[in-house]
Amino acid sequence: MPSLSRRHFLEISTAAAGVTAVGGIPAFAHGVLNSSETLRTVPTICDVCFWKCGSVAHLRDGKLWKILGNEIDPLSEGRLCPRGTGGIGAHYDANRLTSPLIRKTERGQEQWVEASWDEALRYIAERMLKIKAKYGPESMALFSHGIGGKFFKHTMHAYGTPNIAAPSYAQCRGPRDVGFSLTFGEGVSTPERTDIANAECLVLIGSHLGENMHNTQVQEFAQAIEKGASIIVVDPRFSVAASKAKYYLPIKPGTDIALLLAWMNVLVTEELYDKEYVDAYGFGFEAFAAEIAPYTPEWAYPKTTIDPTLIRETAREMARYKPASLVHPGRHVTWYGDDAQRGRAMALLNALLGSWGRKGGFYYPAGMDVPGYPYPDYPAPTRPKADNPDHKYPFADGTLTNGLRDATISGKPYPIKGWMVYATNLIEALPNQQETIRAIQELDLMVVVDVIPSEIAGWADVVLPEAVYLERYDDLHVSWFRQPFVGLRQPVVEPPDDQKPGWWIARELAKKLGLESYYPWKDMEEYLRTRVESAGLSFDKLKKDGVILGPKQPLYFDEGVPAEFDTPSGKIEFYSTQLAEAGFDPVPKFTPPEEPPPGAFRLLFGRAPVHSFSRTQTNPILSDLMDENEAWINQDIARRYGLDSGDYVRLKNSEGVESEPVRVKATQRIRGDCIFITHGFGHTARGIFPKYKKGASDAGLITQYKVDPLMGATGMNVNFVTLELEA
Ligand SMILES: Nc1nc2c(c(=O)[nH]1)N[C@H]1C(S)=C(S)[C@@H](COP(=O)(O)OP(=O)(O)OC[C@H]3O[C@@H](n4cnc5c(=O)[nH]c(N)nc54)[C@H](O)[C@@H]3O)O[C@H]1N2
Ligand SMILES: Nc1nc2c(c(=O)[nH]1)N[C@H]1C(S)=C(S)[C@@H](COP(=O)(O)OP(=O)(O)OC[C@H]3O[C@@H](n4cnc5c(=O)[nH]c(N)nc54)[C@H](O)[C@@H]3O)O[C@H]1N2
Ligand code: SF4
Ligand SMILES: [Mo]
Repeated sequence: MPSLSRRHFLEISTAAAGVTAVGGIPAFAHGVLNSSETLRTVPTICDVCFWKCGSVAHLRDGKLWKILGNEIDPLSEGRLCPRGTGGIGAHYDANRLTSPLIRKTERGQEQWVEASWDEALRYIAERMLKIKAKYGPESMALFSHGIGGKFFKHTMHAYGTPNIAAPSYAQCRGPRDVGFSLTFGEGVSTPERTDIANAECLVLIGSHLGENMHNTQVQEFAQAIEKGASIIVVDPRFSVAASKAKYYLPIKPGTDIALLLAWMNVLVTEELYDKEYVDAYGFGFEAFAAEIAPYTPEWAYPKTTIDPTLIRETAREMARYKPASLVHPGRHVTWYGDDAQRGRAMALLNALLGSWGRKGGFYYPAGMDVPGYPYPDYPAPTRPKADNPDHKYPFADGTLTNGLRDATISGKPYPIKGWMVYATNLIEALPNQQETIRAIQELDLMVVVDVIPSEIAGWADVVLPEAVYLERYDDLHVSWFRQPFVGLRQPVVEPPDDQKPGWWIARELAKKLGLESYYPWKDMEEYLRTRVESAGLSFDKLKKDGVILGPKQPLYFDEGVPAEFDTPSGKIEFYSTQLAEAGFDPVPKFTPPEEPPPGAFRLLFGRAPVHSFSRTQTNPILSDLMDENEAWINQDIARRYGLDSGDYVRLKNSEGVESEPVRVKATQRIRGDCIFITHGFGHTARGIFPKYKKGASDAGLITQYKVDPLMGATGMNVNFVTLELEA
């Protein structure tokens, strides 16, 4: 395989942002090392997003200088995405929290007094003990995102609550994994088990790789392009990925299930599917085939606006390359509230192509066997989780953030009285900000562990400043991937002020709660060494190299992976008896989405290559590359409103919520029935003043959401906006 040049990689990554060179990087990062200066390198793991790429931090005369990829890390292969490269900006961010803060006035007013760690943690522990005595330990909830939350989870389990949730389930990839599990008996997990590098045909349904910068996937995407893979992109917006595609299908938003049904119809009626594979591993194929028989490309045309000829041609294209035809399952899939069924339709299309367990489709990942630390057992909670009472969402296999929010508001099935929030900006990540705020008003205790005074921190009683990833150890990174490996995040520099690592905060809090027996280790090195050595590996080697690789494993059925499916039938379920029994469609059906009201547009949102969610807008390096978002508006529509690129407009949703002014990008690259903005801008936290209200917040406009009846995730592409011209 030809090796990928760095230039080629960056070409893809920057195409959409319209960024030029890396101008404006603060002075500390400029220049080359001269002979009198010392260079030290420390391998660690990136945390600018949750992909966890192996990195090598370079220190120049002891000062953090630059970060590159770790050559031996299988996720980064020695290259970071633009955000990871800008990671030093997290350390140098002028907006950082510097010491613990205790609320001075009303909640949400963002007025604080500084406190010592002892005071702040005592304050929290006292209230947590009161909540436990009055309501039971289950009345505390933890929201956390990322590997850094590991020790908070440990403390909260030891305290006795099962209510622990992350928005990466019900606001992100939950429905996809439920759809795939219902079909194949297991999910796609993270990092996704997609064999993009070997795909000969790659279908991207809204997965905007190249703007979605998950490093490994983008590198593999570039490899697939280089090898001449046939790429089919389905997106209402001509994404970066679309610019690499052989076929671009500008679908009407919310109609992907209709397209998927029509594609499957073509594969079945033209007998183009992988018959041998379906015969060997499929369950309920006849019933499935009968069910999809009416859904011809002509049926799908008025729904999707995609020409039936193009639907046929693309179905045949997929069939030509099967089983190395990969229909990417997507990641942020909480779109329309029918998302688990769309995930299932994508799984079924892959099943027809025979791609699961095959080269160029979905491989079988393997993980390193690293035992956990030998802790005492956690106390068993006396009440089940509060997020999904009476299994209202029967296929929810993770905890619903929105379910915990509902329970906090209603007090049912029991009151939730305390929130501990670690590294997740619930104000920006959950739909309907007013509901989040309403829930917070019900609390006796609200704690936020963050690195900047974010929106969610603004609502806390106590804000705890964490050391950024370059300043701390976290737990070991043991992921399932092509090759098993273990990676280490370790401190590169000291925190500049009174910030502390998450493990330290979680342990000190546990001590104040009388839970010290759950923290028998002396320090983090001892903890990590114990775990690494109990796996028969050397901690010193891990510290030195950052990553230890395990032996390669078979990846596909024909390499010896047993073709086993953990479904009720033990087969790939074309017809799902589980779904039928629970009262749902056993084969996905299409329901048309609501139409935008006259004069309104569907609000869509996604990623920009140089930012992560709402967490990088204060990073000086990344904000230098892009410091506000743009509203993508179809050129003809813009003309009708007399708008040019660069003008400012406000977006107003159906409930009258108005965004901050946002710059217009008038372009033919988006359909006329929708408007697209990048998530994470339009911050309203006053403490991050230079970024305050810069650009528009998608989250502010997402007041409507549709809950997936199978598993409870929140579809968020269901809001409509009008254009309000600036005087
Ligand atoms: N409107 C809207 N909502 C969305 C999405 C969207 O596109 N639009 N995307 C959805 C998806 S796919 C996901 S995965 C979720 C993600 O949602 P979140 O996990 O909430 O991600 P962020 O919004 O970036 O919030 C991260 C928070 O952690 C803080 N932080 C950053 N680094 C650190 C650190 O080292 N330590 C600590 N303690 N805190 C830190 C940041 O300042 C920020 O407050 O959001 C979902 N919700
Ligand atoms: N740079 C960067 N990369 C990231 C992240 C980040 O914050 N920054 N976050 C990471 C995370 S946690 C996630 S989950 C992923 C999210 O990234 P993905 O899973 O790739 O994408 P989404 O955010 O779901 O979808 C956005 C795309 O879907 C299109 N779209 C919208 N509606 C429809 C529709 O009805 N049908 C179709 N076919 N397409 C539609 C939009 O135009 C847009 O191109 O990105 C990851 N990568
Ligand atoms: S994908 Fe980029 S930001 Fe995310 S961990 Fe990897 S290098 Fe860091
Ligand atoms: Mo996500």
